[in-house]
Amino acid sequence: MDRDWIATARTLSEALPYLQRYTGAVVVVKFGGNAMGDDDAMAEFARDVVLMKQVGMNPVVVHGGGPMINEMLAKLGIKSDWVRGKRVTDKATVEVVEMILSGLVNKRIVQAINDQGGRAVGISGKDDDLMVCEADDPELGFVGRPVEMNVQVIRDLYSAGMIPVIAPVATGVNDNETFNVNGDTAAGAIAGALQADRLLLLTDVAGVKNKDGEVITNMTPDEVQALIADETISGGMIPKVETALKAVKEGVRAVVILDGRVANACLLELFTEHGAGSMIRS
Ligand code: X2W
Repeated sequence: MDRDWIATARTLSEALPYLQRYTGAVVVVKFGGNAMGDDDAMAEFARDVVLMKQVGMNPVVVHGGGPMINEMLAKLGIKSDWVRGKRVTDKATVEVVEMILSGLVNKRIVQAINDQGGRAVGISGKDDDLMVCEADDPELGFVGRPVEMNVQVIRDLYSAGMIPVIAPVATGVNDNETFNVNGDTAAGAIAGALQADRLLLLTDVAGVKNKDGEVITNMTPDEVQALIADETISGGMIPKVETALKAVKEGVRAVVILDGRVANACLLELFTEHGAGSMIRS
């Protein structure tokens, strides 16, 4: 069947109010390891980010890469334990984390964005002391909790037309320390420090679900607290909604948890009335 070009034109026309609303908006996109697919899916994500930049938004990508770290640790015969959703990180592990996140994963995303005509620059939380951490919990080893954010480097990059791509690896308050930071935590801290208009948490589930398994499209922080209390929100979704609550409290206008594997997930959320996933805002 012929493609419906009239519908394509209409779609563009209907996007106008959204394009106008988001001019100059700072949108932090957390791209989790589970949301990253094959090269085609990566190219599609990159295309969405380049489109956001092209229409005048300031996208900032913060990525994860948990599954890729697991793969390399397994190859090296290093065992990994998890405590409350975070990887117990000893010295050998933190070296692998930095290699995989700052190296392999970061540069794969940078390359994909540049292949779509964007100007991506990959950095980690170490660059220009963007994210300075303390140990989160003695039980976790070199897992960092951000205590100082210096986001000027991000503003400098996006003001100069570039798309910052940030690996969640950080420097410590003491010299020579390297910390592994949970990707959601890093994205929340960066979005908070930037006073971002949107934080999009791309993951591999459709959003926050109610007891009947339906995605809840809009929630206030109080409603989220109630859903945690009655255990409607559980497991791996808890750290995500906690990141969202903290980010909203720090001044992010809205946080959306959405399925990054859905085609054009970011565009669906930002440029259509339909939206995607679960939005949390006051
Ligand atoms: C994560 C960092 C990567 C990450 C880890 O070691 O796996 C901690 O758990 P995803 O793909 O977003 O899960 N760090 C402390 O968060 O990746």
